[in-house]
Amino acid sequence: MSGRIAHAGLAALRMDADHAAALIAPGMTVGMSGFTGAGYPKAVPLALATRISDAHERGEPFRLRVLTGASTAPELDGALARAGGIDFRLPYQSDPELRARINRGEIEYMDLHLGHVAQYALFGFLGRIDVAIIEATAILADGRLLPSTSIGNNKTWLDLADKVIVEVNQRQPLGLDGMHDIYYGTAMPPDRKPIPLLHPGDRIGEPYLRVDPAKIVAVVETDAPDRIGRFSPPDDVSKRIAAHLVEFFRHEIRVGRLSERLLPLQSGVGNIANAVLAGLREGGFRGLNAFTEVIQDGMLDLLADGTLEMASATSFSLSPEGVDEFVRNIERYRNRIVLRPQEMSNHGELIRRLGCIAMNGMVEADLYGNVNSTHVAGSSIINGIGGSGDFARNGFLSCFMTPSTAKGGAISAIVPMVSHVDHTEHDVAVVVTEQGLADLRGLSPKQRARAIIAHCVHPDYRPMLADYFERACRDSFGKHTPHLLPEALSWHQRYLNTGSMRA
Ligand code: 0RQ
Repeated sequence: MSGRIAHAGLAALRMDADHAAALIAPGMTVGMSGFTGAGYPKAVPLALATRISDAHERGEPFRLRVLTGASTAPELDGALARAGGIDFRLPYQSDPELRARINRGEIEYMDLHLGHVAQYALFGFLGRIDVAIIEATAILADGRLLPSTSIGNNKTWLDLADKVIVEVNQRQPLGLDGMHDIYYGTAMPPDRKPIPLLHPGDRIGEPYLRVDPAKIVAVVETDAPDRIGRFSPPDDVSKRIAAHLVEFFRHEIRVGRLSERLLPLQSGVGNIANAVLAGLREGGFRGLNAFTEVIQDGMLDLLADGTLEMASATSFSLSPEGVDEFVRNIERYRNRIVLRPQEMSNHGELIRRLGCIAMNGMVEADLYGNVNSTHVAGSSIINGIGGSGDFARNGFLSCFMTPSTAKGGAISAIVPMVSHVDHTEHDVAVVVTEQGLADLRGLSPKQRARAIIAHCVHPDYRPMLADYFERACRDSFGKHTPHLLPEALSWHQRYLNTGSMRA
């Protein structure tokens, strides 16, 4: 195993996870690797959770500020949250235990555009970063790290943290070597230069993470897989959403706004995103590119069969079967996948230059095209904005998708006014449900409302929404974006009161 630690001085720092966790003190800010369940440290956070629980049993306070790339896994977010060890957390999360505690008001959570986190830290907005805990596939003889299955904010945590703990995970395939591209040309404003990336597959940096070996205080060897669940096969609703989008792309090709090769795709996480990717393959598209955050199973399938030529992301998010396929055929994928820091995968300048087609899930949209991606009933967080805002604001096209109802039909995903706004009406071009697709480009608020009512709302809710809109057009204080303020959030309140938005 120590064959993966080629730097003699760092090999001498090998210790078990308990000893490494003992280097972390209450109140510290810890930057961890990990993005959508991939490449997170597997051992030290668990040992840390035990250390925290022990301290709490002795009546000693022990809480940390925990910064990551995006969501991690039960061994990190789940264990630390359960131990009561997280005081503050950013950015994206999806662990049920962590989410529950955030929503009970026990943990402060800051939701931030994933593409902004690194610069936010660099600007000093997050204060001092005491420790970085980073998973790597190997340590090179010169001390640089061969990254693992995600890069996320690792470069930034390694650059800014006072001390570094490296977990070398021998389960991560050495065949990952050469797939990463770490760009070191970032600077503080006003000294920034254009980022020299012109095509999703361009390599503009180095394959390894730099770290000052003098900052490394512990090296922990692990042997554990990333933990990512299986995807359910696309259901009928997801397939219908995908079909509407594919038909829309075909239309855009016919009218000359897109070519047969579309533009670089960004695809969110989840089953609808997977269904859309499958829909593109079935729609006969070939030679496409992806400039996205996450490579899910659906994207691997598309790379395998030639629908996709190249995919750029910051992380894998593969099911166990996806991992098997990837590891078996890693040579086939090596030159067609680039993993970058999330400040590059989600960079506004690059997304805008490349003209990405952004396709993300949402919780709800309103009549006017404002989108809520994160909150239930305006107050309870689900996951976080993730990269959806980076791509929606800067992409060539920004598409938001959802089934038209949730919770067995008790909730309409199209409401008079969203209960929380992540993407404003100015950032949303297309809204799609299984009912149909509303193309909002070039429309005024009232025109958008008519398109959304006609195409996206479930028939059970369409008369209610049409009635609200008509009365708002008649009785609203202003007639530009008509609303009846006492009623605008009444659907949500009715759901909280009665368990259904139905009148
Ligand atoms: O809850 O599991 O308790 O039933 O929300 O909804 O339908 O399973 O859909 O997994 O695609 O998630 C927006 C959350 C959709 C996701 C969101 C409830 C629903 C269910 C999940 P249950 P589904 P998905 C790239 C881009 C933000 C980040 C992003 C997301 C649960 O897409 O997190 O885009 N997006 N990142 O029942 C109340 C509604 C609801 C609702 C759904 N209107 N009201 N509850 N639900 N609609 C990736 C990264 O950035 C890393």
